[in-house]
Amino acid sequence: MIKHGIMTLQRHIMEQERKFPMATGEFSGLMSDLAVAAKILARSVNKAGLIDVLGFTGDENIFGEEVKKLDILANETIIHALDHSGHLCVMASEESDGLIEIPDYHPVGKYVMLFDPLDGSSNIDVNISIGTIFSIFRRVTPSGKGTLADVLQQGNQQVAAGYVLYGSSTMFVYSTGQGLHGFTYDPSIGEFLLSNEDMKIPEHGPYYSINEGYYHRWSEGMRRYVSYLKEEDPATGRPYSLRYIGSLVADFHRNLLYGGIFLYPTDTLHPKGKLRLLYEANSLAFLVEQAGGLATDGVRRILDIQPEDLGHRVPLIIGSKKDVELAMDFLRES
Ligand code: AHM
Ligand code: MG
Repeated sequence: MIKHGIMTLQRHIMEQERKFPMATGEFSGLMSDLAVAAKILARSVNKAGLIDVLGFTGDENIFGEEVKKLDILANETIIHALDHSGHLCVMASEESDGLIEIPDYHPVGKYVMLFDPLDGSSNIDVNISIGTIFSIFRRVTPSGKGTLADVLQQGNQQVAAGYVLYGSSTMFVYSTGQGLHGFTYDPSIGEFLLSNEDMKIPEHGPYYSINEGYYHRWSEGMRRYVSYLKEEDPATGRPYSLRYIGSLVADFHRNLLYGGIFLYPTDTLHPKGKLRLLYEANSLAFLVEQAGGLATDGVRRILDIQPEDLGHRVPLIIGSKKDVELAMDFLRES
C-alpha cells in the first residue's frame, strides 16, 4: 500500500526537519549535499571495473586526466560536495590526516561531519559491495573554524548518521534519531526513493559475521561464544549461519534486515580492535540503536566512549539485541 505517494530522500529529510519548529533548513541543506555526493560516488563505483580499460590508477586516462584510486576520489568528492555550503565548520575522514578545515573563502556553519568515504576498500577491485559511512554532530565551539573539540565528541551526541551501500542497488540509510530509514536509488530518475521505512532489527540471529580466520588470535571468551553459535540447538535457532563479506556496511546491512551479529573483537594482532570509533563504529552504533539493536566494545556502549584521538580504534560487537547481550555475557565470564 502506498501511504505517501513517492517519498524521495529530499522530501523525507524536509518532512523530518519540519517536525522541529526552530529548524533553519541548514540541516536539510547538509543532507541534500550528502545525497548528491552519494549519487556521484555511486556512479564512480559502478565504473570502477572500467579503470583498467580507461587507464590504470596513477596513469592518465584517455581524457588526459589522472586516474585516482577510488577511495581517494571518494574522499575528495565528499569534501568538495560539502565544504562550500556553509553548513559545516570542520570535517574529518578516515582517508585524511588531521582535521579537514573549511577553506577561508567559504562560510562556516554549525555542524561537524565525520566520514569514511569508501569502507571495505579491499573489495573495490573485485566488484563486491562497499560503503560510505557518516556521522553528523552539532559543533561545541562557539564560532569560527571547527577544532578537535568539535570532532572528539561521544557518539551519543550525534544529530544524524547514516551510510550509503553500493551493492546490487545503491542504498542511502540514515537516521536523525527518529527511526532508521532506507532509500534505494533509482538511476532512471536520479533519486533515492523510500524503500525501507522505520527499520527494526530482529531480536536475534540467524547470522553471525566475523573474520573467523583469526580464531586462534581471539580471547578465550570470544572463541567460546563463536563455538556456542555453531552448536546444534534448534530451540535457540542454532547453529547460526556465517556470513562475512569483509565490508562493514554490507555485513551490517544484511544483519540489520535479517537479524544477527557482527563482531570485530580485539585479537593478538589488533589489541585495540581494528575499526575506528569516529568513522565506522559510532555511526553504525547510532543506527542500530534506532532499529532496536545494540552496539558495544564488549563492556561499554559504543556511543558512550570518549574518543581520545582521530584514529581511536575500538572492538565492535553490533547487531540484534539478544545476540549482543549474550556475546557480552560470554566475554564477561572469560
Ligand atoms: P578499511 O576502512 O581499510 O576498508 O577497513 C575496514 C574494513 C571493514 O569494512 C571490514 O569490516 C573490516 O575492515 C574487515 O577486516 P578484515 O579483513 O581484517 O576481516
Ligand atoms: Mg573503513
